[in-house]
Parts: sequence; C-alpha cells; structure tokens
Amino acid sequence: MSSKPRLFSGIQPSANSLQIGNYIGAIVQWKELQASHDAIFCIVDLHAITVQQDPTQLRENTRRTAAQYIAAGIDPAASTLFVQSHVPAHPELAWILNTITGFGEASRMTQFKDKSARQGADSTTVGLFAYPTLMAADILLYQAAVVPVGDDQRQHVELTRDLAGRFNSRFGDTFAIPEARIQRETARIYDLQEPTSKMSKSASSEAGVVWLLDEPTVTAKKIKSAVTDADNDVRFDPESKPGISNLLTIYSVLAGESIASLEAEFGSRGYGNFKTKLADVVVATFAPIRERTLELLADPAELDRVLAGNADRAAEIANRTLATVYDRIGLLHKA
Ligand code: ATP
Ligand code: LTN
Repeated sequence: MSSKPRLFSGIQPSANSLQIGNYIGAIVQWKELQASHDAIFCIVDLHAITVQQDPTQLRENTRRTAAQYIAAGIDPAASTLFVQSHVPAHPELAWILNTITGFGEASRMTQFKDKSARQGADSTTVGLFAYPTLMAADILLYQAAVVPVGDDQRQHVELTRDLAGRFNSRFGDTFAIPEARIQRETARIYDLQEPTSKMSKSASSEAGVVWLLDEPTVTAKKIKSAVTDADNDVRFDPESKPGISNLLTIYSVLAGESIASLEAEFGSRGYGNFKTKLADVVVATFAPIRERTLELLADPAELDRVLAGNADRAAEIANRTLATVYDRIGLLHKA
C-alpha cells in the first residue's frame, strides 16, 4: 500500500483531440501531482454517453484520449490510467448511491439544469440526471482524498461529500470524504476568436480552438490570427484586453516565464512579433506530444494492453470497497 494521498480525476472522451485548455488547465497540474500522490486518472466513457455519441467514434476517442494523456506525460506505470467501463464496480456503486440521493438534491445540480435546458426535455435522459452519482461512485470507490477538477465540477464534489457522509452515518464508516482541488491561475484558457468564452472541445467554431493534434502549421496559423485589440501594447489586463491577456497566460504557462517578464520583453514591440514567438512556443510544446500520440495510436494493441493492466489495478481497489458496501447495506452474499 502506498502512503501517498490518493488522488482521483476523470476526463470525458468527448472529442477526437484534446484542446490546449485541457492541457494547461488539467494535464499540467496532474503531471505535477502524480509524483506526490497515488494518482488515478479515469477516462469516463460511461459519463460521455449521457449525451449521444457515435459508437465507432466513441471507441476511437477513448483510445485517442488515453494516448494523448500518456504522450503529454501521464505515466501509466506510476499512475493508474484506465477506462471507466472496464471496471463494472463504477455503475454498481452508482446504483447504490442513487438509492440514497434525493430527487430534489439531484435536481439542483447546475450542470444538469444547464445541459437539459440546452437540449430540451425530450432528449434529456435519466442517465444525464444520474451523472453526478456516477461521478461520486468514481471518487468514493478509491477512497480518494483529493479530486483536482475545474470550477464547474465543484458542486458535484460537494454532492459526493454529502453522499459519503450520509452513507457513513447510516451504515458505518465506509468512505473517505474527498476534497476538491481547484487551480485558480490557469483555471481558464479562452477561445482565441472569442476571448470571453472558455476554450472547449464542444465549441461552435473551430477557428478559436487549438487542438493538441492539430498539425504545427495549423496551430501557428490559429495563434497568429487570434483576436486582439487595436492598441498593439502587450499588457496583461483581462478586463479591457482579454485577447492579449489570454495569449500571455498561455505563453507564461508553456514557457515557464512570468507575465511581468513577458510584458517587459514584448511590451511595445507590437502584437505581430509577440504572436510569432508564441506560435513557436506552442508548436515546440505540442509537436512532440502530437508525434508521440500518433506513435502510440499506431499500435492500438499495445495501448489496449496498457489500459487493461491499469484497469485490473483499479478494479482490485474498487472491488474491495464495493464488497464492503454490499455487506454493510445487507445484500445477501452469493454462496
Ligand atoms: P467539453 O466541451 O466536452 O465539455 P472541455 O474541453 O470543456 O470538454 P472537459 O473534458 O470537460 O473539457 O474537461 C477536462 C479537464 O480540462 C477539466 O479538468 C477542465 O477543468 C479542464 N479544462 C477544459 N477546458 C479548459 C479551459 N479552457 N481552460 C482551463 N482548463 C480547462
Ligand atoms: N465530470 C467531470 C469528469 C469526471 C470526474 C469524475 C472528475 C467524471 N468522474 C471523478 C473528477 C472525479 C468533468 O470534468 N466533466
């Protein structure tokens, strides 16, 4: 048993490439945390199907998501990187948690309210409604102490804490109570064409989204045509200069230079020069990740083997928790 605190997080395989916001907002942090934590990263395909997915695409996106995480530095030998549907304990515990979750409580989840309002009642499923209890099961099966997520997932982690506490007080101490870990500074990378909305895999237009698997020439072109204001002064001011401030954040994280030193270096030398340098930095970061991803994808059997081994490791922990849960609630043991 490792004495490091356990960490759990999940990523939906909802597109055929990650975007650089996922890298800056999630992967960079996960890479740092994987040394000091017993880290488990789950590709949550059962969550992805709470909105309609094409079956062929879903299978492909699941592999591609795994490959990109590995290529970007998540080490499947040091951390556990696995596919949710490979461990049946997830939906099994989710069902149990459904039976202790209030209908009103689940109805208050803002992600559900937003997504169901966008889709309309007719295409909103019971699966989407139960999304948060599946997420709670993900976390609680592993007795995770730390859950690094974006700000939008804070409410789901709160619900997870409530459910764990409720179960513990009704049936005896069973689950660790997890804590959300939300990174402030890089919590939001914005769309390059619409620098007031979050860069997202499901953005309406492609032009403002830099994909990890874009070809270097495409990446450079997107950076150079990013929307900026007219005054040509490279200065960090998210309120009145959202475009250039977003580019400064990206530069700063990827090059490991402070925003102040970038302002001093580029200040009044104009946007063109700054964007050209930034394009080089972005390409230098992602071209090797892209190449490594393509190499990993060229051998899907090996990738599947790594994911299977990791799923076995995950299942061992998850099944132990699930067995305790079944026992505590009084399900009859199979002879
Ligand atoms: P979708 O559009 O399918 O909801 P997404 O691109 O917004 O996807 P998720 O798969 O929901 O991303 O999130 C994966 C991780 O990446 C989360 O931890 C999330 O907080 C982080 N993340 C996503 N977009 C950004 C962004 N623009 N800036 C910073 N972090 C981000
Ligand atoms: N809902 C999360 C993905 C997710 C997750 C988890 C995150 C599913 N299960 C468990 C942390 C812990 C999202 O980012 N959309």
